[in-house]
Parts: sequence; structure tokens; C-alpha cells
Amino acid sequence: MTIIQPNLKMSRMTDIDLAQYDCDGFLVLNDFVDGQDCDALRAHAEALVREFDPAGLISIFSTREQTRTSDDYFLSSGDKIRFLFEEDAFNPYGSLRQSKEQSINKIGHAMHDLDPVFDGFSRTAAIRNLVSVLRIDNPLLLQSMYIFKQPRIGGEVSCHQDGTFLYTEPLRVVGLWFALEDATTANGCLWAIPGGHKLGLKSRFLRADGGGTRFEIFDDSPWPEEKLLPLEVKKGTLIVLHPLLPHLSRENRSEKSRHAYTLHVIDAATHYPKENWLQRSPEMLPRGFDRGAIS
Ligand SMILES: O=C(O)CCC(=O)C(=O)O
Repeated sequence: MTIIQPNLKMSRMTDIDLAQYDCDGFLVLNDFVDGQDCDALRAHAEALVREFDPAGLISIFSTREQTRTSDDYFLSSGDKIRFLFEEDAFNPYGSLRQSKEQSINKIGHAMHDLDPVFDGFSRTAAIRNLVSVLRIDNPLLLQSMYIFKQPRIGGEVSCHQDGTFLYTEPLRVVGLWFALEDATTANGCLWAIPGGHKLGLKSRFLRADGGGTRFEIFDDSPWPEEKLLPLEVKKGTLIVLHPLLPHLSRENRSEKSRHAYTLHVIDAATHYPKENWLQRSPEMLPRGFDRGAIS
């Protein structure tokens, strides 16, 4: 089995400018991952998609209960490896409009616990040290996603704060976004509002009492989107995101994909509400950086 490990040297810890993180709400760490490791991770994700048989799902999504079943598929994905489709991937008859490989928006949300390659990539001393510098003293790896941002059809991710979706009390979450390919304005790079994390949490995304999900809105004023800055980065770059940082990615209408892997780490000393959309079964509670729980 190939273990893909990020390349951050311990000496690079001095590059981590906490004052800048506190000021801007994000950090861009170039050359965090070797190019060949990015390629290996990409090849592995593509192999997972090749092995995935969407037949069962197509029947789920073609029933009349489409909303409920797709809600259930999403809501139970917190401790699984699930393949989430681009919006409009299916035609009204329940078949995919284009190839399976071109239809997947992302894989989530427990790849770091269930897949040996993503487990190895995510659980390294380098990432543990980085997270500790970012003041997460008792780290738990909560969520991972592999985002494809497909050429031509990669959907927009609208402006949001990660704390809306992954909320703890107090809010202690770090988002790690690894560029596995060059990310540009053409293929849907991240955009962020520097300093926007000081605006406070605008909403929470919760499980609704009667099933499905709902937003709880604290502040419905529009984002100052004129302040958005494109974060065009090279393959191998790590972008660190504060949980309150407003950020987005636009549609990918280009011919190039823009693969990224993301990991969100919380602090075990905080309270994780049972209303949060992402839940894990008691047998699969989130773990820290120790490896070896994969059977
Ligand atoms: O990679 C993207 O396109 C957006 C990812 C993102 O904003 C997130 O996961 O919070």
C-alpha cells in the first residue's frame, strides 16, 4: 500500500505566521505537498470512483421520494465514504446525463478514517504540529472531502463560513484545503474575504426536527463580496481556513479539473452539538492523529 505523506518539514513551522492568520483568517502555505504525492492522491481518488457502482443510487434517486432519500444519503455520510453528485447529474428518468467519472462533485466525509491512503495522508506529524500551532490542543479529525470541481460542469460553492456547517462551542475548528492541481480563476479556485472572519458567525446548518436540514440565521446581511480575493495557488499548496472566514469557489467552465482534498479538525475540549448536520455513530467517533484503527 502506498502511504502518501505531506512534505511539510518541521522547520517550516516557523513559516506559520499566526499573526497573519489572526489578521486575514487564512494562510497560504506553498509547496506543502510534493507534486508526485498530489498525483498519487488524485490517481487513488479516481480509482475509488472507477470502483464505485452507482447502480443502487440511481434507483434511489429516481424514486418519487427523491428529496427524502437524497437527504438521507447525505445526512448519513458523516462516518462513511459516499459519492456525492453534481447538481443535475441525473436526468428525469434517473439516469446519469454524463459519465460517472464526470458526474461526481465530491467524495465525503470520513475518507480519513476509512480509506488507508487518505488515513495515511491525513494523519502525519506535520499536520498534527500545524494544527497544534493553530491552537487546536486536543485534535479530532472530523471531516474529509475530495472535491473534483469537474471541467465544464464543476458547480459553484457559494459564499459561506465553515463554522456554519461544522460548529463547536466554543468555535474551535481548522479547515485544511490541499490543492492537488493548480487552482486558478478559470478552473474555480477559492476566493476569500481577508479579515472577514471578524464579522461573526452568520448562520448554522442544522438537522431539522421533522427530517432534512435547515439554516438558523443570525445575520442576513449580504457578504461584502466586492472584498473577495482570488486565492490562485499551485498544486501542492495548503490553504488554512479559519472557521469564520467567508469564502467561495465559482463554477468551473474551463477544460481543466481542479481537484482538492480538505480536512477539518476540531478540538475535543469543545462541545459538538447533536443538532449539527454531520453526526457519527458511537462506534465511529472522530479520532485524533494516531493511526491504526482501519481494519
Ligand atoms: O473546493 C471548493 O470548491 C470549495 C470548498 C469549500 O469551500 C469548503 O469545503 O468549505
